[in-house]
Amino acid sequence: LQQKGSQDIKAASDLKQLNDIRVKLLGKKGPITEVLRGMRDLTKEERPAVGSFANKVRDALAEVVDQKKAELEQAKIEQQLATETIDVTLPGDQPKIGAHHVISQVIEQLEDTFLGMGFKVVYGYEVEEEKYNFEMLNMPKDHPARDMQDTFYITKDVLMRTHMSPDEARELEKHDFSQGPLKMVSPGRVYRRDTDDATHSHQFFQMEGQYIGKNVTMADLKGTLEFAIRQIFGEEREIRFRPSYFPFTEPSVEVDISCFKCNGKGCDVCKHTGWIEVLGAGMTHPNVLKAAGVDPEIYGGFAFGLGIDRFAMLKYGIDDIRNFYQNDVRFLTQFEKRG
Ligand code: FA5
Repeated sequence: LQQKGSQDIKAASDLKQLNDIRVKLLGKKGPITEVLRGMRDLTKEERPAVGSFANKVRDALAEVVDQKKAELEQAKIEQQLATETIDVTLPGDQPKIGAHHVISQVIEQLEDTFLGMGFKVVYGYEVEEEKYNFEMLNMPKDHPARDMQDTFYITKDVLMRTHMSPDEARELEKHDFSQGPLKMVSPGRVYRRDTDDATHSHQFFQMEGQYIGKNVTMADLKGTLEFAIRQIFGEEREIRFRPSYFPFTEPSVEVDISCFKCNGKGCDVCKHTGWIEVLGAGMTHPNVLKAAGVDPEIYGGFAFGLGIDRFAMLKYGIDDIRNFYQNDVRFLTQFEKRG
């Protein structure tokens, strides 16, 4: 029995088969248990010899089972290691990563351009006090110019900012002119009760800028804006300055950029006139300086507010501003840049 049993055990090809053999040989219904059970029929003298022999056979077989079990387990681990090996030299899967929104990309380009000209970048408040959005910008209560920017009010004195100019007032108020001139830009989201169409949105982006110091002139305004526009658009486009009106600047201008892709099928965003207005600017009004505690007899300068969405539309030939806010992945992925 011991010899046959050992052979069977050694021939087992997997753990399940081994267990079946073990049960057959050593289990409750196995031959050894049967011998031990039959001991009661033996004489007192016979019992120790038969008992110890049966136990010896059982222990020997149990040991062979244990050995075989260890062997099979080891083989299983080795097989697993062989099949689950990772080849680290194989090229990896390219993970799908997100990208900055095209508006964010244009903001970064503008920030870089102005940082390069010595402007600092600041960030203001989307929910703004009426005092900074209008009052300190030479638009007292009931001033008709407030109607130029239809407003979402939160309370009587708090609103969703309608432009980025409140940051001008905030920075002017804070600036220590004994340390030098104030040169800042501020990008951000603004809100107006405008009706959405191809070039207007009720929520869009502007970048405000101002340069206040001694002897800052209209020529500085023109040179700075032309340089910035050329940085973003290159040399191909034409830039034109038109006289305009803003309560917080005097004189005031608006800047248009010429359209680009005019061919047999028509032009891009500015289909009819060939131009699109991208920013408002001017020489800061003395009342704005006074309201912030700055002496207009000593200090002066310029300010501008440019439409970031319009910049992005012109730069990339996008014909509808609503594309920026609909989050259509097919549109957004066109502007992915890697690395
Ligand atoms: C202003 O908001 C002034 N605060 C700009 C300014 C700052 C002038 C400092 C002088 C000194 P305006 O409302 O024109 O101006 O808006 C400025 C630019 O924002 C526009 O030239 C245009 O490019 C963009 N813009 C205005 N309204 C919308 C709109 N509804 N959707 C998308 N872009 C708009």
